[in-house]
Amino acid sequence: MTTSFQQAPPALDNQYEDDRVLRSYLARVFPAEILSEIQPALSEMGRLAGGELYQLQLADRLNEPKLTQWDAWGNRIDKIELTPLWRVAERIAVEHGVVAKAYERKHGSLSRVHQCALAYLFAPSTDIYSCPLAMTDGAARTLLASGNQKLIERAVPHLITREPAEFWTAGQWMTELIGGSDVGETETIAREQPGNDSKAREFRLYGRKWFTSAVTSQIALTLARPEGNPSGGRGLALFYIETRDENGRLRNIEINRLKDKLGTRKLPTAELTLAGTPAQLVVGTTDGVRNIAPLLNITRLWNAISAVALMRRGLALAFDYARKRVAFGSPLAEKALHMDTLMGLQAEAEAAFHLTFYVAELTGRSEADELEEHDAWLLRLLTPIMKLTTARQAVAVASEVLESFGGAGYVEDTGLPALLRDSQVLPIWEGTTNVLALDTLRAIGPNESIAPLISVTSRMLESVQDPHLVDLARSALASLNHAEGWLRDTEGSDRSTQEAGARRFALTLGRTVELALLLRHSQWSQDHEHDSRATVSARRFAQSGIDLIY
Ligand code: MFK
Repeated sequence: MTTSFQQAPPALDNQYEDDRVLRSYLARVFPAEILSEIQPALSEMGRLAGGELYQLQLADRLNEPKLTQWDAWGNRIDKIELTPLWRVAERIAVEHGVVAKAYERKHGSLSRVHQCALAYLFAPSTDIYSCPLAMTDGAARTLLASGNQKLIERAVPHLITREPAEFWTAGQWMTELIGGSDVGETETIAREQPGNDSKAREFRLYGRKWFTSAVTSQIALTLARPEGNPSGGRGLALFYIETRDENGRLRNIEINRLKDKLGTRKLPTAELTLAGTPAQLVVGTTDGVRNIAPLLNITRLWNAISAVALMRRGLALAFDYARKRVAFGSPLAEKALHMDTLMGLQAEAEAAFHLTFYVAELTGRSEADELEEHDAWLLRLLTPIMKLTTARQAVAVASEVLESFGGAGYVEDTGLPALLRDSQVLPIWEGTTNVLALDTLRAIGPNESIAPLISVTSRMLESVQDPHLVDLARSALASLNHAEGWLRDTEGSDRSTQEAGARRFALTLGRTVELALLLRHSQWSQDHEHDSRATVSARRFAQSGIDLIY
């Protein structure tokens, strides 16, 4: 039987030119002359992401990395072959400076924002190649923060190069069988090599790493316990590893197998045995968790960038499809309920975008040494809040995006199910929602008050004058005051009462700050662009609720 009906698939145009939210935000934060300087490269990345890279991504759908452990002659080789999409993604990332932009510092603290904009455009067409880039960026930041000149000179130029042949990626090997979240339990032992002078202490690492992302990296930062050190996170040290020798052989590292994961299928995540792997101390012989924190904070920012990027991708496809798909006599784009549903998702994505890029601004100012003490506190607080809030939003949005395609969203060769599978990793790795909710309480610090957050938000909302928005601004401040009250009420109680509410508390702060940022931007967009679309999103976002403390 034949049918004359043909369904046009969803399509993408230039993903920069099409992105009202990104373009409007950049117009607010960048001086006009810098914006016109950086726009051509952003537009080129948008063109690739909506064009060649997207086509390659669809064509590459069934390819996965392959691990070959032995050669024909019985030699252990542990070779990993990446998929065509990842090989192209690496070259494009390096040539466009998707990591490097943040370090070239052409635009001061805004360089970090510029880099995040590039990463946001690049990420959704490259199947989580953002993971090795995130770890590479985090390793560069961590090495620079360590003050270890020898390692800085040795590795950082490779991590931030624009030359593909020179480029190194970095791994972040933290997770062990005993602890994904409780890193202080790490069992890997660091044995110091005898006969070293004190300047160049050399160690060998013995242990198993259970979840090592992108194991093709040239270097890795990892935690291990120098023999004789006490238990817990303080007894760990941060180590630098070069994974292969000059002949390309792994240096006493065995790749036991690649993980069979729900999503992120292009990413070779491995189980490793470190069997005497040569390693160097990065900074001191203790406090490994504290010393690796700069890496965690950068990868958590990348996590949020990936979350907003995947939401944006799903919505770009869903809105395009709504214009093409006819049901019950008219396109879905003319159905009030369908569009209301998509607008609700758009509001989530837009709110998440503004929180993420606000943290990118603070990160950039921190890297440029421009943060006052209270801003540094704000960055420390908002980083886990951003990560946990945007990751949960990404999963919810991806699920609804699939539904907006009906059955097609559930069918693999549309490429759509990967959006949900890849989003689902975002609340899990880099600290689960609950672990980060507890980190939020720790980040508040000994004063047990979010008063500085309330005053920053209050200042942020001073510009909001539109009568449609003023009430929402008041409700945002009321929500923060409510959260402050909850902190006070639970302060004296036993620890488990406060811990039990930590997730609702952190999500309330996340959603409330998202609303405040969206309101500020809505007012700006009305005043400077005569555009009320951000206002529509702000109102829609508030309808979905911000206050989760009851
Ligand atoms: C697509 C984009 C993303 C791609 C990335 C993909 C890579 C995926 C691979 C992975 O998943 S790697 C594994 C990621 N694992 C985690 O993120 C671990 C989650 N667990 C936590 O975050 C725990 O909260 C933590 C391990 C940090 C708790 O350990 P401890 O030993 O109980 O630490 P503690 O006592 O809270 O903190 C020790 C010190 O570090 C303290 O400083 P002091 O020594 O001065 O007191 C803390 O203040 C400091 N610290 C901890 N977290 C920090 C931090 N400082 C700054 N920022 C932070 N985030």
